[in-house]
Amino acid sequence: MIFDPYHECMDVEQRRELQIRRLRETVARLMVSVPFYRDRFRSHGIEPEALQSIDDLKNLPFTTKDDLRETYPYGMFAAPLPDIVRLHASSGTSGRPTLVGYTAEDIEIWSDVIARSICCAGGDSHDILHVAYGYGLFTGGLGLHFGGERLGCTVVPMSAGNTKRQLRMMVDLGCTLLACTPSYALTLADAAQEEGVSRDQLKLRSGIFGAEPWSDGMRQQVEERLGLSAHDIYGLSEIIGPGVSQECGEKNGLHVFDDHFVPEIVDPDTGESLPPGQEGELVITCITKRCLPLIRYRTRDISALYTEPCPCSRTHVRMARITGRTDDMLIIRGVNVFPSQIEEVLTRVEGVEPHYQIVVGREGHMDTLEVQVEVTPHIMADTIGGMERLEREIARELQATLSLTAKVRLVEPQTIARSEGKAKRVIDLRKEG
Ligand code: DLL
Repeated sequence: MIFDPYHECMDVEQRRELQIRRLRETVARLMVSVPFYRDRFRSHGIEPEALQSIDDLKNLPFTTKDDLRETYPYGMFAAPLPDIVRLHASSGTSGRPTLVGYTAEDIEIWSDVIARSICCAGGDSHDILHVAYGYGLFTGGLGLHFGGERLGCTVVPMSAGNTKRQLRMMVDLGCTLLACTPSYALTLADAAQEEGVSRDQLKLRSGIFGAEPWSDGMRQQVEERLGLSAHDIYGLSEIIGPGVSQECGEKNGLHVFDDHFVPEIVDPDTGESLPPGQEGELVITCITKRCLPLIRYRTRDISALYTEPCPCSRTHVRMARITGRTDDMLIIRGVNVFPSQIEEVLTRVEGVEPHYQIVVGREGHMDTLEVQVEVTPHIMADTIGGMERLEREIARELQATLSLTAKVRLVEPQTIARSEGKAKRVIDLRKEG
């Protein structure tokens, strides 16, 4: 089923017309309502009327996460606060979260694109949708929730955690769709095995998995072990949350809902636009949002675009699954983590040196985070109890800052390798395994 055949299967030329019209309106509105954009556009000599075709997008300046940080919290909002009905946030690079807002109209758009996504994954109003993305400031839970309801699914708002209970509910309620991170899907598969729950007891048909990178190998495992068809969903808080793009049954790239979000690929170093098929940084422009319509937002995600028609009959441009990032952001158990955030915590704690290493691994299917940090010679002479207290203090601080449990290991002074250039702060064992 296609949720919105008019927009999803639109003639490509007709969609380009729609895009430029919407872009012009958005740029004009931003010039009036967001001083940041007014100044940017003026200094680049941008006039909305001069935008003739959607290809002119490449003449507009980029927006970055730093811009959001500098205008935190509300500086980039294009709608007045009384019109904002929801806020979400994701972790930022140095303590400040990236705050995003939605008007009632934005929530409608979001619900629509998620409803499209669920349909793309083969779902419809007869399905029972088990949402195991976290509910809260993270966009995964509530995003899938509202989209599921929009489509008419029966939504089970499980949120994250308590895996055995999740499994029991899935069996008891006969859930047919599962939405969670791909690594959590594997954790659920493990739990099913441990509890002796067979594939037949689970009624799952399809999965909507995203928020972190995954591979075809992982897809195969999830599909075999849970007895479902696994589909990739992509998105980021700054643009709307999940529902920017979604894989259909062809599993050959993700359809970008480009009547709302116009994608481009640029060279991450020069910012030059790259043609379809070429890999580079994904840049997205919002052309319908009211509160936070970002222009040419640098996602830092690496992908490529494909314009060939898809047998599913949707005419949206497709993007390749994300293959990496242009910055050092890590995704650990679905949480975005910048090494600089960890460093910032360590520098606040007395008794440790700014020499540290972050080791990310995997136990079963869950990511693990270990922070190794050198102590001062003074602390080294302390009792074991004192060292343990310090480890607990750092772990508590990390938990408060990252919302993640980390194992902290204090090491002797001068034991972490000193760099002769760029420090290698992160060892990601998941990539090697
Ligand atoms: O992760 C939104 C989301 C929720 C997407 C649920 C899909 C499902 P943020 O927390 O802002 O938003 O993190 C966005 O996560 O820039 C990517 O680096 C990464 N990411 C999201 N989806 C995928 C995916 C949500 N399917 C950042 N594959 C993005 C690889 C993904 N990476």
